[in-house]
Amino acid sequence: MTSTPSPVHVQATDADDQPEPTAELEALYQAFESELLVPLWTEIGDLMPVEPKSAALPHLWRWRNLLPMAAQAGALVPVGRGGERRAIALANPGLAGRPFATPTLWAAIQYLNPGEDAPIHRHTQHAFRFVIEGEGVWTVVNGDPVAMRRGDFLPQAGWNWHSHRNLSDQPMAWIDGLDIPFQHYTGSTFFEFGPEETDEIREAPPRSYSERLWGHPGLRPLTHLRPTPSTPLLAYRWEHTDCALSGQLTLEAEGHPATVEPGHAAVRYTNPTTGGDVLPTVRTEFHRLAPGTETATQQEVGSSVFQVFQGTGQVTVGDTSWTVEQGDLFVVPSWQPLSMTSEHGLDLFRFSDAPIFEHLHLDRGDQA
Ligand code: GTQ
Ligand code: FE2
Repeated sequence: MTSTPSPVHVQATDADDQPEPTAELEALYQAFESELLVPLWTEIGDLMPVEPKSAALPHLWRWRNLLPMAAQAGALVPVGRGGERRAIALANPGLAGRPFATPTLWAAIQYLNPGEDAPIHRHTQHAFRFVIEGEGVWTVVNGDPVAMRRGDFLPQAGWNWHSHRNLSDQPMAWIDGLDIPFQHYTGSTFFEFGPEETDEIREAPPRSYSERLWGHPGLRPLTHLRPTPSTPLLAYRWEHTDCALSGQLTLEAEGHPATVEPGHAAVRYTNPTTGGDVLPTVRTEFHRLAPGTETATQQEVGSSVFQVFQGTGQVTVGDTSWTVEQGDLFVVPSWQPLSMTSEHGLDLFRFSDAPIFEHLHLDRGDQA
């Protein structure tokens, strides 16, 4: 993260050297309009603000409201070819009713009943699943069945075939994150239906092919030394994430520098072939606030979605504050200041579009 230069407050907002309104000028503006032309001087305040002003708004969705509605959809709406997924997207109130959590990110709750399958398809959008409760669904990526359980993070890079199968006798819900809005606005989306037959899983394998090949810390198979743009590891298991976070807090208590700030442990999920982000457009992290922690205020270019994994706390985004609990999802729009406090401890999963801005050298951050 680079630091912010001090803001310079000389800005041509609505120009003050405007000509007198005359019939001629009015005719010119009408001519602009009918030719689909827009003069910069009427738009500059909006298009070139001193600092980012996202159309997206800070917003919180409560898990205790989402989950029963997803279950209701499970009772009323079948899942199958065409609709593809029983996924219900978070629609940011600043984004004109589009099913977009932020200008770049999709976030949805997905629900599968016992024995149900979501059909095979693939798309250029990069995706992941994160599980806050339950188990029993296998996501099958290019024929590799990957178990989904509480606390697991399951990335799935664009253009891989995938389906989901609930092999248990319980319904299961989880969240999906994708770069759907980014690929929608930039016109980069491709999609393909897969075969009608579901991926055949005879028995539910406890450990995926990808984990057997890649799931050993610091160990890389010599058959796979070339870097890949997305992670080949399809599951990041809760036991490792949990252990890494508690390890940081224990080290801090022993006087070693291990946390991002006092009481705040954090890890980033990474691509073992590069050490970089798991997906080209999406960054994913896990944050743990020890009891009694108050974070610094932070702002950065790009938007994030957080989901509370466990615990409770207070979150402030810009002018908005919420008391959050397990499963709650909230949005931090670009450049909105974020701070959090927790009296009893708070675990949060986070995803953001930071890699997009880093690739383009547009990343900026600031800590107050
Ligand atoms: O599970 O494949 O929420 O393709 C949106 C699009 C989930 C999925 C979503 C998808 C999926
Ligand atoms: Fe998909």
